[in-house]
Amino acid sequence: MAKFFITTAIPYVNDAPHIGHAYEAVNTDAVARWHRLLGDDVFFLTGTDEHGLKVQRSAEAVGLTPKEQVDRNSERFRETAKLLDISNDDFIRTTEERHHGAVKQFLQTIYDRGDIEIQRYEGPYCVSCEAYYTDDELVAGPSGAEGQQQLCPVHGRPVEFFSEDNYFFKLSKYEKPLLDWLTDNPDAVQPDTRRNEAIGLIKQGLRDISITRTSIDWGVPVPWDEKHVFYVWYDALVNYATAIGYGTDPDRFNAFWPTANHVIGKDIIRFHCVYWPAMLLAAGLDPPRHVWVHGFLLVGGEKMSKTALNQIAPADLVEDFGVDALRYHLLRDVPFGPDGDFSYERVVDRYNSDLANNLGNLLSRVATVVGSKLDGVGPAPRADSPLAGVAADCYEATAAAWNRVAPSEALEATWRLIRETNAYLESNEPWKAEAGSPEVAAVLGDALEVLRIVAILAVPAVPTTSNEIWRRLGLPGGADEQRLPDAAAWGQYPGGLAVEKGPPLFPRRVDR
Ligand code: ME8
Repeated sequence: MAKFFITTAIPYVNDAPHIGHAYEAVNTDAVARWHRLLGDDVFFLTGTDEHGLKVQRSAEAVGLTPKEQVDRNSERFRETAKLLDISNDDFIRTTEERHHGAVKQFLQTIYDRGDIEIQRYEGPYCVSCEAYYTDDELVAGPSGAEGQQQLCPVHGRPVEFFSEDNYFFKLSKYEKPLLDWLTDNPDAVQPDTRRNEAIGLIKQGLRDISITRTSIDWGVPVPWDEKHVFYVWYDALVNYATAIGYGTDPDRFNAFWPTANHVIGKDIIRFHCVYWPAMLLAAGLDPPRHVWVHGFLLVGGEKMSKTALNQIAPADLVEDFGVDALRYHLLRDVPFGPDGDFSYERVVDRYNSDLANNLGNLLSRVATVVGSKLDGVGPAPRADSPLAGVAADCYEATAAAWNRVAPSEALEATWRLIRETNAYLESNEPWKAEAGSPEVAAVLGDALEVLRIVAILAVPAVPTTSNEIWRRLGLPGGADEQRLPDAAAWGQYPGGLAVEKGPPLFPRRVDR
């Protein structure tokens, strides 16, 4: 069985989850579910990033110890993952003992191989990014009594000046190996625009980077010099290795690591496409197989942030629309790669058009006519159905899109099959035909077969709905237990099963 290791970035726990985090988690979950359908041995990892100055200060601001703050907020991320039906196999917290052990071993290996050394570091630091900047990376802010302020290019906030003895990772050595990696593996970082960004960062020239701090103690201690702790990013990135057994279970690590796929947002390309692959090379390991980079979900054209007071909590939307409808919207309406704007109206529109009118309506009219014309017993499809070719085309397009991590296109392809089937029913009008006639059985058998295939193909987006359709069709097991591509082949709805109408899957919303 092919292994497939997939990860989300691990969010900082200085704050509660917002729909940007939900967007990343749902996209990663959908790809993981797709690979389970393909029969891969999937290991899906998510978790929380709990060290660093940002988290320490956020704890101080609310009068908690860092430990109390991270315990409380990590739990919120875990609960949100459950609420969103995220099928992660593990949830890693960087404050866990297993992670401290792996970080120490990983960085000790790089140290022993000669790529870490001590130097004095001085420079501007953005606490929100947890990153040092060079002077020429900063942007000019307003002028004040102390001259012109220099701001972080990501957050637009004033940077602080830090000076300390730090251990440095010899990143500069890795310019050529990193460019070779990206040239030899053109799909390692996708989409192409993000790959070009990563290549641009490397071609600008790489300086050695400071990886430890002495000014705080909320972090993983440096094993060879305990006055230092690792700077948060260099502990956090190692989470991907920790969870699959780095340093504790070499067989498991060696089986999963070559199949590693990271899903991240565009703001952390530098860390995942430059620093992390270089650290891996320095530790004698291969860079990740893929880094898939998504854009930002914006609210009113702006990035969500605590200061802008424009954060939307995933739990509110789940309560309002249901988890599958929210998942579907995030995957279908915000294509993976560019930024996308979140709007309540778009969720309602998509809900009504694709879920209520197309999918819900197809199931409901098929089950109704099976009830009224065929005594509730679903017939088998015809081998030569006009829908067989459409189903095969839509399957190919759906599979190709999931494989290139384009959920929006994958769902468009699956929903094309639903739309074509609704049109087929409208032109054949089985509800007008004679009860029990071969014509009714033929048309409804075809439509039931489409519903069977659609239930499987929709698993990555709407897993609960898919299993519910499967159950109402009278099929044994679950839609999510089927294996592709075999299960998508035309003609497998057996016929003779009791079809249940049930309440509407997605009652139409009247708030638009
Ligand atoms: O960067 N839309 O944590 P984080 C889409 N701890 N994605 C968004 C988003 C938005 N509005 N806002 C954030 C960190 N994200 C580090 C990661 S990994 C070893 C350490 C994405 O809480 C963001 O791009 O700031 C990132 O991929 C993830 O959420 C966590 O962001």
